[in-house]
Amino acid sequence: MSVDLSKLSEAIVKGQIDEAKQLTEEAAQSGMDVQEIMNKGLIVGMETVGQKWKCDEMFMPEVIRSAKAMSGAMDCIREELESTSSGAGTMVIGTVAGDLHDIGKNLAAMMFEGAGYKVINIGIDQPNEAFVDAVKEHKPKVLGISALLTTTMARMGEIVNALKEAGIRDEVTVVIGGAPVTDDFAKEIGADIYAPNARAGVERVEEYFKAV
Ligand code: B12
Repeated sequence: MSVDLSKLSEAIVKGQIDEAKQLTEEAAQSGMDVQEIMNKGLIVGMETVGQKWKCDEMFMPEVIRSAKAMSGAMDCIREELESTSSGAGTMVIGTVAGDLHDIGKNLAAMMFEGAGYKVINIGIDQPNEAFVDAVKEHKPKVLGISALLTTTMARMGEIVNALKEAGIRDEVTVVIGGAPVTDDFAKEIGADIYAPNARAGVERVEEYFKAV
C-alpha cells in the first residue's frame, strides 16, 4: 500500500498532529524511504507553512501547531532517519542568551536532520559558553546559531569571538539565521554563512562545503 505524501504535507499545513503521525507511520511501514517521506511530505508541508506565514495567510498559533505536527511525525521516523542518514556530519544548533524564540531554530534543526546530519539541539537562551562547550564536546561540522531579537543578535558575534579565543573557530562552519540577521551582519561578525530560512541553511552549507 503506498501513501500519498501530498496528504502528509497537507496534514502538516493543517496542523493535524495525529493525522501527520499516522500517515508518516503508514508510509514508513509501507517500505517508503524515510528521506522521501521527509523531503516530499514533511518538508514540503512546512515550506508551504512558511510561505503562508509570510503572506499572512497563516498566523502564529497555526504555525506552532504545524511545527508540532512536523516534530511529532519526525519522531516516528527518527531512528530510521538516523540509521539511514547520509552521514553528512554533526550539527550543533541553539538560540542565543536572552532569546526565547525557537520555532525557526527547530525548523532549521529538522531540515538539517532531514539532510542527514546528526543534530544536537542545545535549546533556547543559551549562554555563549554553552555554544563553545558544545563545539568542544561534539566536534560538529556545522554550528547553527539563531537570534530573533535585535537586542540579542550581538551574541552571535560574541560566540564567534569566543570560538576564536578557544582556538576552535577554524574547526567548525558557522551558519546564522533569524529574522533580524542579514548577509552583511554575518560578514561583519565573521560567521561563514547567513541563511534566510531553514532550507536555505542546508543548501548554503552544502554549497559552502563544495566551494572550500
Ligand atoms: C512567536 C514569537 C514569539 C514567541 C516565541 C515562541 C517560541 N517558542 O519561539 C514569544 C511569545 C515567546 C515571543 C516573545 C517575545 N518576542 Co517575539 N515574536 C514571535 C513572532 C511572532 C514569530 C517568530 C517565529 O517563530 N517566526 C516563524 C519562524 C518559522 O520564523 P523565524 O523564527 O524567522 O525562522 C526562520 C528563519 O529566520 C530561519 N532561521 C531562524 N533561526 C535560524 C537558525 C539557523 C542556523 C538557520 C539556518 C536558519 C534560521 O529559518 C526559519 C524557518 O525558515 C515574531 C514576529 C515575526 N514576524 O517574526 C516576534 C518577534 C521576533 N518578537 C519580538 C519581541 C519584541 C518579543 C518580546 C520582547 C515581546 C515582549 N515584549 O515580551 C519577547 C522576547 C522574549 C525573549 N526574551 O526572547 C519582535 C522582535 C523585534 C526586534 N526587532 O527585536 C518580533 C519581530 C515581533 C515584532 N514585530 O515586534 N515572541
